[in-house]
Amino acid sequence: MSKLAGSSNLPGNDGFLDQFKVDDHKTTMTTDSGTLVNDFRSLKAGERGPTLLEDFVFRNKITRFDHERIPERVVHARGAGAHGYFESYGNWSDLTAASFLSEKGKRTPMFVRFSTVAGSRGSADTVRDVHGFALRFYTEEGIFDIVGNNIPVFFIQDAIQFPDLIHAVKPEPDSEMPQGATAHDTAYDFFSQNPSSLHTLLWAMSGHGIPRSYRHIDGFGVHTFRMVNANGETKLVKFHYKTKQGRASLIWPEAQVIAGQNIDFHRQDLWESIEAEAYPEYEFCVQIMNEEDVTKYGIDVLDSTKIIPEDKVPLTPLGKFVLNRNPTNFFAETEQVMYCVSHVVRGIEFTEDPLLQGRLFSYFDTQLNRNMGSPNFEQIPINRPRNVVHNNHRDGAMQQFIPTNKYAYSLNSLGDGYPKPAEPRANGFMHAATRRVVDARYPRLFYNSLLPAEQQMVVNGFRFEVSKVNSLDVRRRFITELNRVSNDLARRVAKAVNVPLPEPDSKYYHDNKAPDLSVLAEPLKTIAGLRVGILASMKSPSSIEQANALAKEFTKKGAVGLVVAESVMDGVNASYLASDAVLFDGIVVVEGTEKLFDPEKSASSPLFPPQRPLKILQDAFFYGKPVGAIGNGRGAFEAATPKLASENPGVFVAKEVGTNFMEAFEVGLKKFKFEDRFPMD
Ligand code: HDE
Repeated sequence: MSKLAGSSNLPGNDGFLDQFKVDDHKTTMTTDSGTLVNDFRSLKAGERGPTLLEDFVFRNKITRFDHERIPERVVHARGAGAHGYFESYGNWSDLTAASFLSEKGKRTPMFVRFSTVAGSRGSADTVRDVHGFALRFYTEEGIFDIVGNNIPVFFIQDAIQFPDLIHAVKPEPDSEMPQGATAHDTAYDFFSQNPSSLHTLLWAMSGHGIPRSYRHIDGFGVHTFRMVNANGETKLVKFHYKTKQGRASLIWPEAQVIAGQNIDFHRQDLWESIEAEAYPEYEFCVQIMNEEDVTKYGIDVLDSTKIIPEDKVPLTPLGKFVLNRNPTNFFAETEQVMYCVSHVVRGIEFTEDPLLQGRLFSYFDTQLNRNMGSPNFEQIPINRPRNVVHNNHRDGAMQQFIPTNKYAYSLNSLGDGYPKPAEPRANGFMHAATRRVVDARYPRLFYNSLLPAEQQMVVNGFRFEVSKVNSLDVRRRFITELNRVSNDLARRVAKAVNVPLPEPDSKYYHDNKAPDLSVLAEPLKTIAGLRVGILASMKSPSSIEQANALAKEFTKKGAVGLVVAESVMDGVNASYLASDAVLFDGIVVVEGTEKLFDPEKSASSPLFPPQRPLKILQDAFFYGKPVGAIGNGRGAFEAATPKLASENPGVFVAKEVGTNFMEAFEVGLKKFKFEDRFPMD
């Protein structure tokens, strides 16, 4: 359970939400109008019913129940949120007047929500998708939302296409299949006719589409925004938030298994990391450009289907944010948080990017729908700004305030002209001037910048998805589109989906690369929160003892060592029956486990499916994870197919639990995926 009592004291928590919390402990039950209720049963006419209409307690309770749901988000319905704080690295007032960036060390409360796009509220976390990464800053000058994603580009250039994109990727309208997946005809019909979608699609097919956790992704504002200082001087900026844990992804077979094993995989990881005080951190950076440089980099900076490579415009870190508090109530916080792209503060302004412009309309409108038409959704606790709201907006369903001002119009003299307008930019928001929009195309840069193993992930991703497209026309057209990015990519996919191999279409080909786009290239910065499965046997007390000694060593390093044995008992965290390689980031086999890995003996155990321990080890290897063995635990490596040897990268053996083993295994965990194990074709 959340440590509510202490959580108000966490850094960055201003305690604002505490005033809205209701504690039912040691209270007496009431109706919604406060009448004390004395019976949990409904009122009947006589001993055996029927129930009487008179029973207002019953009617109150059932009505409230019938109305519990609000519409789920039309996109990004599946998600998880957390509270945290932003801390500025300095005084950035030369760049922006935004108050949360005005001082070194200044902290601002935040609420962050992660999501997938296509799936509905109960869909699996590990579907392949773009991931939402929405930030809310409760600044002293109002709410600032960056409703961003973990992929820096988007499918379309113009917001008017958004309903088309979403209708195409969501489950098909007749069968409502498939859930949370783009592997179907309508999606590829759209992609194959809208070349602007290719770039984002390539990102989604790579590891970025199936992250290991929300802690291991970067985030992006996607559009170019403006930052404006108090003198009205503007710069163009792109927001990047970089995970301080390092980037890590699953591979597709793992993601598929996890979708069956634990659909809450990402939600649970976030929740448990925060409960374990392994608070996820991200560095908040901007790429800064001059107004006149809108087309300088060969890319229109107002086009959200392109990136500005970091070697052309490096990142400037402005601060960091830390997620350190789980929500108290999922509905009241995570479900009701209503991000709006139009929630900006002084110092942050929009550009003319037509995608951004369309979003400015859409988010506010969608929140009206989700709140049954009430424009007062910004009065809900999680949506309230920290400064007091003063304006002439009035009334509407569910008004929560009692305005005392009789002169709710501007200009007024009877109320001395209050509330008065702010000074533009000195203390108030002002819209920036408008500029022109131009066009270009650029997905090949991303493909060129991936490691070969990641290019293979893209190939495999498309092979899977396009193979599920029934229409040959759509498959063909999509291969033609891919061929504009890369002939290599198009041919590799084509041969797996029964489409003729295309000749090169070199119009857009180039060899440019950009830094920092790969998931696999860089090791993780920390192993905090990673889960290591320690395979042991309860038949041998010394096996369990060694496994626990090892688990302790992993705990010292901030990781989670979980002992797996035939049954759950003291010193054993999970049974083989309930374990799977996908639930761990690395596997170590300890001593005393010989029988478990003997194909004959293990096949006959009533406690788990035949050869489950061996399968866990082999799958972990196949998924590219580090695997290790202590002492005669090494026998398991002999039983595996193929046999595992310490010469293989990412395979670690040691006579006993000690510093050498731990250091080597830590390096293995940081490397995260040993991609030499993935077949290339
Ligand atoms: Fe969204 N998007 N979007 N989107 N979006 C929504 O708003 C929309 C786009 C993103 O955790 C909706 O509250 C249009 C880009 C996130 O609550 C809706 C267009 C990016 C979230 C909507 C886009 C995003 C949403 C649905 C094309 C990355 C979840 C529910 C112009 C920069 C926020 C809601 C959360 C949610 C519309 C494109 C990210 C319908 C019209 C580009 C992270 O308003």
